[in-house]
Amino acid sequence: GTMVRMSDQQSTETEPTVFSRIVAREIPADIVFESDTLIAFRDIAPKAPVHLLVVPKTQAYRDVVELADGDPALMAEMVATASTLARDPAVFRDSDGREHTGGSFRLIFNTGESAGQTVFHVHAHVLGGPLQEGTLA
Ligand code: DGP
Repeated sequence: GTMVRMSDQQSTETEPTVFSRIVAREIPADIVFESDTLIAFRDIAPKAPVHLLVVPKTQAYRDVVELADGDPALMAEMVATASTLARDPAVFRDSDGREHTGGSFRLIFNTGESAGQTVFHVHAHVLGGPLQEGTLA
């Protein structure tokens, strides 16, 4: 049959992304927040003492540029959720249990393969705790 192209690399026949599989509980994750629209969980390969991913449940947007264009309110919701989680003492802790809820956090959207994006389902990295020397992520 005819396939409707949504964009070059995403179509109605696209496989679920790894993050959609986490939403569906097909892959386990350390989930710290969930709403109708978003899910947040700990990154499997942390690059900072606290490293969360905030992810829209829909995989309709490959990256933050598509999201900002297509659903700016959802992007704003991601930012607000990152801020709320970064102030939550039950969540914003490192693996030793130390809190990093001083109100500072980094929000990173890798955009494009050359920038290190590996999962093409928009997500915000929320990083907390002391900065590691010489690295941005
Ligand atoms: P990016 O480079 O911005 O596309 O980051 C993708 C991130 O997703 C990377 O930091 C590792 C993380 N990640 C990939 N697969 C999984 C997974 O199955 N579980 C969890 N918790 N994180 C994952």
